[in-house]
Amino acid sequence: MNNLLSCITDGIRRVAIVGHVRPDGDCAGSVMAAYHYLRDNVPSLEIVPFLQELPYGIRFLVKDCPVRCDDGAGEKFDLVISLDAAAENRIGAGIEAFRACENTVCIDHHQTCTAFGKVNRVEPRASSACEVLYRLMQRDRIGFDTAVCLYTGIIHDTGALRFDNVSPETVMIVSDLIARGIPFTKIIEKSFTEKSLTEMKITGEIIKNSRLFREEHFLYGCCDLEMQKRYGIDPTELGSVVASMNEAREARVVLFMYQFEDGSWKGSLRSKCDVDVAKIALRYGGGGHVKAAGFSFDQDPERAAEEIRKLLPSEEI
Ligand SMILES: [Mn+2]
Repeated sequence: MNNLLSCITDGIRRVAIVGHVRPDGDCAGSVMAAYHYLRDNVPSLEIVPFLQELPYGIRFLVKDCPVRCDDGAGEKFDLVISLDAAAENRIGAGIEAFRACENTVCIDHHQTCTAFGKVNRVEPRASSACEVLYRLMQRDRIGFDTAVCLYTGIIHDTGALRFDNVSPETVMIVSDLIARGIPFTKIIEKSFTEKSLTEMKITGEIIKNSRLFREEHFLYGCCDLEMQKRYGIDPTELGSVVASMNEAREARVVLFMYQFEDGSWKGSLRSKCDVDVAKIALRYGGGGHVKAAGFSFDQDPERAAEEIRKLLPSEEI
């Protein structure tokens, strides 16, 4: 598939767009970019974007849009498009709508992606799902709202163009989006840099309690429900903690684990060396990228950290 509009064949009237569980900027950005693009260019379509609740900083992406957060069970769509999800079971809201539909498209950039759609466009070297999606759009058909969503996704998955998933092509795309007059400074500030004071304080406590294994240059920290309650925040407000931990000079691999209301945990991994954290996440049924990956688990976090430490190369200090 080279063109998103080529999916809209005769007889397609009702389209669902879905992303992964616990949506981030690239997931919500790509789902909403596809929504705006199809709505602008095929006004006769009924388009339903599905997204679970978003972290505060990126809620502007769904403002005034008819987004649904249920699983879409029992509903009939002529086409379901999945964005930024590496496997079918990683789809969040709308997963049942996807499963029930014969006509599915999978657009993704994870190296662990299973290409689970009937039609697939997976580019493991692309910075973001938004970058892949941009290439499936016609430049002169991209409207303002679509540009805002695409830009937000690229910024989030590249750490504001700092990560090594940025290619000259990524920068060309950003250049084209900025040329459309989008408020690019404000988007970075509001959705990426800015945090609540509470988020900064809890990050401080997590880092204070974190533990460094010097031989492996492995830093890990965790945040259980008790700590979240004490600060009055939920897991959607912990998205920036792992990036803060990753700034530690002593760390080459970072693990941040946080608990959900049902007692389960999520682990976020980052690497600043040649350790491929996607491979580690895959062992736990997760996935991601070489330098940033995640997984879910139920065991004791200390034990999970110890297991992961044993997978890392160590060296004399
Ligand atoms: Mn992504």
